[in-house]
Amino acid sequence: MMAAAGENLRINGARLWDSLMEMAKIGPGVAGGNNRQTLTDEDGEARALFQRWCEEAGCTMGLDRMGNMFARREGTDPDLPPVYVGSHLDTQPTGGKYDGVLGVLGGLEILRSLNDLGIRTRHPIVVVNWTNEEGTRFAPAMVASGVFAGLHELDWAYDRTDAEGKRFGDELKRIGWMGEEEVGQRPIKAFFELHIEQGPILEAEDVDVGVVTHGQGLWWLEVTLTGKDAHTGSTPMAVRRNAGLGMARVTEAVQRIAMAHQPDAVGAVGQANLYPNSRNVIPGKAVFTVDFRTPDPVKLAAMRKELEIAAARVAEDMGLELSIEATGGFEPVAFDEGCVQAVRDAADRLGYSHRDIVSGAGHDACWINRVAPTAMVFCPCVDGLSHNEAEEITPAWAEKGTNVLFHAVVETAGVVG
Ligand code: HGY
Ligand code: MN
Ligand code: MN
Repeated sequence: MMAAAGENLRINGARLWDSLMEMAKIGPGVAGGNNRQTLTDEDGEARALFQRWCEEAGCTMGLDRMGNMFARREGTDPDLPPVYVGSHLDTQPTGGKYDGVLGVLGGLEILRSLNDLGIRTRHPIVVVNWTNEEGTRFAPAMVASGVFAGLHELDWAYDRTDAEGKRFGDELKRIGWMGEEEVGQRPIKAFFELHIEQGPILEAEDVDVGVVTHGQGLWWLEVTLTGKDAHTGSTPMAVRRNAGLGMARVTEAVQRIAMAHQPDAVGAVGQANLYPNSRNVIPGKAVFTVDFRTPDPVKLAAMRKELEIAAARVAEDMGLELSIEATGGFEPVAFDEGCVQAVRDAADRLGYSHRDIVSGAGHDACWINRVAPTAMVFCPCVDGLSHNEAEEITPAWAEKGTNVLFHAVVETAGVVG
């Protein structure tokens, strides 16, 4: 591929950082991070700020029925399929300021820089904010990019409910961000997503950029164990049907299964509820979610099977009823080699150190990769910490990652002077 004209293309790192800090003021957490969960009023506020910034940069904004936002910068040939770049603005309840947000505002910074430099591209460029990437308030994760890529039906997504029983569709309408555009009808030349690594490798190796070649596969298995509520004081130990104890034993099995499949396999229980959750009642019900991940599809299937067997044994030993429902899942992802090479070439051209890396976390790019050539760019994060309000990156890491994104996107879109 021809190198982009003006190989010294650089973004304005200070402006990017200011925008990240401005966005971080919306939906603040309690410890310096963010709690801007999907389809909350804070999510609506963030969307409005993003829209205002995009319109100030001369973009037109598209909005589809899942609330996905598409800020379009015209190309010299408007009929060509655009190059898409973006990520998500929603956060975990105790999230950081950069997970997802860097990818959306990094995309916006590319448009701002193209405007500053007076550069036109052949293909249009579209910056995307995908709705509900996190999947924490409404499972599953990446649900809106999943509908876009044809993995989920729109009505099924609208019927997802949060812990208070509120429907996804109702909440999207309530915050005023349900568009009319059918989901997934957009031709895409390529999609690039910049994201923090959310792991320790790049920082530990002092590498500027992660060239993401694959994404881990994932299972979210919701386990329900049902025993019997009873008095914690007067019920003899021998006759108890303690669902909370069952959950503890299955949690131990999750750890054992993940360790048995090392290297490159992880497992944890992240969400758990005991019922009736009273300090002097033996819990008669436990509902908890197992999160298994590995880049190896054979291991992924084996871990799920072994969990099902282990949980059935715990339930039988303890006289508990068991049900397991898969509330999320996807196979390991191999990103498009052409797009991955565009990221590698960009890092080389910019003189940045880089290494190939597998994504531990799931991303919208994992679904979009099914409908368009896709690749990701990682920047390091401090101590590899994420999904924690103390998540931190440096302005230099943000700037280098966004410069690589800039070159990869412009290379793919084609420069027209
Ligand atoms: O769960 C994930 O991997 C993503 O952060 N939603
Ligand atoms: Mn993310
Ligand atoms: Mn996340």
